[in-house]
Amino acid sequence: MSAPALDRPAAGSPGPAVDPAALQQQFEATIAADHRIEPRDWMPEGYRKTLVRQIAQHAHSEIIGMQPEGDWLLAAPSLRRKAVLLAKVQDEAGHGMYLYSAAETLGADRADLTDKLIERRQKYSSIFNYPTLTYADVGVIGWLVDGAAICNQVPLCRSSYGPYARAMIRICKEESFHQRQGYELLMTMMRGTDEQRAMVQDAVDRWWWPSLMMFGPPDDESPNSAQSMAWGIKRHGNDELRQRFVDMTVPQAKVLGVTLPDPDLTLDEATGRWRFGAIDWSELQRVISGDGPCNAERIARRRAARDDNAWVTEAATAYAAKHA
Ligand code: FAQ
Repeated sequence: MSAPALDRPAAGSPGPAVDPAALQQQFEATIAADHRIEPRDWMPEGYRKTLVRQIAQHAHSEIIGMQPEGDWLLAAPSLRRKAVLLAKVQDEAGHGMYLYSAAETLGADRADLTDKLIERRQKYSSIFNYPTLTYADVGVIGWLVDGAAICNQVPLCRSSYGPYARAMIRICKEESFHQRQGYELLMTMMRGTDEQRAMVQDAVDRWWWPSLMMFGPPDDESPNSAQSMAWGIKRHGNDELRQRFVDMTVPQAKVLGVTLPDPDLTLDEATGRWRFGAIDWSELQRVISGDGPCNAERIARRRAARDDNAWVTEAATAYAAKHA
């Protein structure tokens, strides 16, 4: 059930007399002091909406993000790899749950958010619309996709909205294990046969550019960044976080023994940062707008999960009502 909107009194209650200017001032002072906004606090409607949008997209990404790796659960090459992958995929489900809970503190309704995802009225990360063709893809998702997620999400542990920031702390701890398990898997394959090394290189070639796109459009084409940073929801622009990811990943690729598929990658000696080639932004737009390799399949599976399991929710709701 939706909580009442926080910037107006609940229906039927006159509420205490409040001075809107004073509330706005208090909100701005909290942001300026780098303190957290909590669910009980007044907040501007734009701030609330931006948070619901970002947190919901993030939650949807975690849930849809279970699918590409989940496809390999029945074909993991050993019991150990299967146990690790199962734990990782379950972690992603947990992340989705924390994030939907954070969205609920803002008055959003979880079932409504799921409907919006399925009806394509809300987005999820572009990265999960690419197929996992071999087991090396599981390693590369851990290394590159979870690696990108860490770069993007560690600053969100300091996000100005308390429930989101606190959810991100636990999520980031788990993501860092995910990244390491991916790297360890790839290291093992790189020490294997020529065929295994070729599988790893092929997976890196396919996932590198989509991983860079995860950070979103360049800052000058990002409609939300400036306001989100002013509100302390996002702490850095998309380009800065993308650059941090490249700087972190290039040395790891060298240790692994793979080549990143970008002939323009060069170290800028003056800044110590890696310059990279042009990103095909039309691909990101295509995938976001629904035309990626797996968009239809991902949504169809999420829709089936909602519809086939509706009886569980109904039974649990009826049971809770009976015992209330
Ligand atoms: N894909 O103005 P901006 C993970 C949209 S979780 C799809 O820059 P913003 C864990 C954007 O929403 C991965 N859409 O937007 C895992 C906006 O659309 P809207 C998810 C994208 O919000 C690992 C429009 O374009 N992580 O990987 C993308 O300021 C392995 C304009 O963009 C998060 O959600 C994209 N790549 O910045 C799970 C982190 N990029 O809403 C399983 C939290 C942009 O106006 C396995 N989110 N868009 O219609 C964020 O940090 C931000 O929301 C950004 C986008 C950086 C993603």
